[in-house]
Amino acid sequence: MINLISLCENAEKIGISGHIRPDGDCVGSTCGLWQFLKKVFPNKQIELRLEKPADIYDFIPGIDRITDDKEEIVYDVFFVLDSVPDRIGSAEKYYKSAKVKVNVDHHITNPGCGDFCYTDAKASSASELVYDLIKAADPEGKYMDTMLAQTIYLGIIQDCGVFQYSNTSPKTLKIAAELISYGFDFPKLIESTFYEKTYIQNQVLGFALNHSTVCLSDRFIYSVVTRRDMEALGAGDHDFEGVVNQLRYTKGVLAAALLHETKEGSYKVSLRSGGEVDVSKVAAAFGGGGHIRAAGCTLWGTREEMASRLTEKIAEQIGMIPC
Ligand SMILES: [Mn+2]
Repeated sequence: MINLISLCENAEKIGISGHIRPDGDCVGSTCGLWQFLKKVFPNKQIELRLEKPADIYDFIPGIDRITDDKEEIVYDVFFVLDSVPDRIGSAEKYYKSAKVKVNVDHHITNPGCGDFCYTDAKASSASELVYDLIKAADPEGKYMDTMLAQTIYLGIIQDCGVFQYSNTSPKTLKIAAELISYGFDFPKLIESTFYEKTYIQNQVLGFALNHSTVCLSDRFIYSVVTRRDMEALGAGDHDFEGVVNQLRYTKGVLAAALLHETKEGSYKVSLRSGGEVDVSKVAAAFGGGGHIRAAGCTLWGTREEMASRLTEKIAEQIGMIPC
């Protein structure tokens, strides 16, 4: 186990990064680690180097310190959380030049990188792993406080669907139990970061459901949202959270895909399954990655081309002939 305190003790400059298009777990793990290190080492230069997450996370301490600017700096210790180093966008140069590289992740496709790594594909989230590291470095909880507890809890609930997904373990729940003992308003946190949607997000959800296609005898469902659709809906790249899950909740469906056009002709593909199909293998076939039940990749081409490539990979796994 990495000891955060001895690892950072002699470092002057510490950087923390997470994957591009940061999600709640990325926010929870990076900002949680940032808060902890800032409390232990108030005088050190500790920086968050990642893309700006969605506005719903703006209340988390550390968010206002996030930067992805191009400044030249060599970190003594650089952490990559919830990601492999080549998925952190423009922050990758800091990882490459860092004197000590640390990787903490729970993605099954990440073998663990850097000088020190802590990976566990069974963990609910990177935030759960950051909790382990904090607990190991500070067993008495000297530096744990309500905000830090809330930040880690946020990351955990985002990746385990508020303890609904199969990545929720007894350990996850024990950690959550300890975290809520710090007394933050968790019902409000869950509602405002997990369930609440803007009017536009609900419109996007409705659009994606309405325009979905089922194939492989209704076992695979997908929906494609183009830039033009997004313009008509007034939607941005942050407005797709939860949509692919709702597609997957269709009775009889084993796998679901949501494709949304992030830039002209290039589609972000989000894949979900109930476990019968390993969508991380589907994503890996197209250069992506993730978990058995949740994965992602990027595809290019027409709606038909992309659909048939995905359908073929899913058909292979369930022993069907593609439609
Ligand atoms: Mn994660």
